Amino acid sequence: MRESKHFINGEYLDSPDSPPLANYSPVTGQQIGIIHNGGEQEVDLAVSAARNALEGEWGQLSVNQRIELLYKVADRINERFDEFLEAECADTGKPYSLASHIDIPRGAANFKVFADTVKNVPNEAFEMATPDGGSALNYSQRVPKGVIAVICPWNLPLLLMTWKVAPALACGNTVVVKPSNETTLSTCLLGEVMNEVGIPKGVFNVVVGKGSRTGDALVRHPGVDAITFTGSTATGEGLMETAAKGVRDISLELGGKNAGVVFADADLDKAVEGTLRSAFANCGQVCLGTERVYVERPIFDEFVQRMTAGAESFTFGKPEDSATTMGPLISKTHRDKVLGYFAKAREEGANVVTGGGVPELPDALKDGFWVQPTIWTGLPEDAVVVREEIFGPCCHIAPFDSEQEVVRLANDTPYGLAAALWTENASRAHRVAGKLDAGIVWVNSWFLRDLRTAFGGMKQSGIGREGGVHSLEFYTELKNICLKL
Ligand code: 6OD
Repeated sequence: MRESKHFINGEYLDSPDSPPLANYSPVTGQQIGIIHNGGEQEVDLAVSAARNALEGEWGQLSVNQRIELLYKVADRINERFDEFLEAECADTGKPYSLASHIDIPRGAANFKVFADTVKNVPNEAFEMATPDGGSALNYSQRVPKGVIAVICPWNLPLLLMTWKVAPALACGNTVVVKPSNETTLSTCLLGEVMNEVGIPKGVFNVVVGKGSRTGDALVRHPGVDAITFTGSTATGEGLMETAAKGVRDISLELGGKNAGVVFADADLDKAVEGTLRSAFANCGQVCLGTERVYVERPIFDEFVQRMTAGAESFTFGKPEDSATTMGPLISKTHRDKVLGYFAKAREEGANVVTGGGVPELPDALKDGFWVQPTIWTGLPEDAVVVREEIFGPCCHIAPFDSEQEVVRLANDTPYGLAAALWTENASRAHRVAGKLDAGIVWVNSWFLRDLRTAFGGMKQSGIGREGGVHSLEFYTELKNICLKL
């Protein structure tokens, strides 16, 4: 049995007074571990440790010393790559082939990129004339915000946690991380790495447990200076209210109901391959995933046919099997929710082109949280499965006849996270991309990430931008020093 403990002030601690939570393998449905369920006491210890670290050795380090330490974190993740891979896949059930290309390398890259960002971003300076005929120099300084609460989801646990922890630390903050209680292993393992490379105690803390207990205690703690969260829009709304107490800053990366738009002039091979990935990668559990696909009418039938063949070619299996191309959903609760949407689609009159249920699997896997990749056509735009974020391996494909129409359809959602356009016409790509209400528009690609770019959502998909210099906006206070000369 694996045991996920808190990591506070450089040490692993348990919660003896609270019954632990069970950790289940999504692949087999069997219990594989326990997770301690931290409460106010553990959160208080972690926040105090983080505060002391700010006021202690960590707060005294130069930017260059911090950067050197973060490079070492990245290197150590790479050295312990196989352990991170095993932990991440045990928790999520995702194929090794996916996690070894995306989750773990990005976990390491996040530390390198934000170390470089902090090193390379200049501060502004203005010299001014003063009324007495002299001059003054104004220059800016970025100072850490303080103790940052980092609340992370279960779909890309290491990637999304380090996406926030790395810039927070690069900017000189300290963190208390609350990973999802579905996926604690890689976050807990990162504590060992922090100790191994000499990150001072209390800089990186982890409190594990239930969102309603541990997460709630963390965001309410008055010692937390800012909150960063990736997860559902509903939870994000609640966190905003909590952050208001004490006028604390918050960064929210929330849900999406992202559109894919395929024009008739697209390179069809690439559009099909990219849309298959954007709908089905990570078993559809990616906030950037495409759940609504709009295809220009002349190529609609062929596109649906090719998507169907692609969806039917995934191989379910254990994460470590090299043939596995699709893993399970994260939990029984989430599978029930996704299957509920599958039933709703049928009820609303969808044409179920493929999937719509649970795959036939060998005995060893049959209690896992599997669902079939699913494609629907024929639903009206106000159908529940076309409106609501499902976060499973499924999409609705609809035809369109004009640019104007597809922009209206794509934007007809309360969300605004991402979109993917497929066309060989650069002018059209530029025109349409500019009209879409989405924080990220990919043209002829999907999830192609340059970590220096702004990442975040419009409308109900979030507040703020992270990535490159944009992360510095959130993780630092910008101070102006006016020096009369
Ligand atoms: O790539 C990233 O930096 C990022 N934040 C991805 C988010 C994926 C959400 O599921």
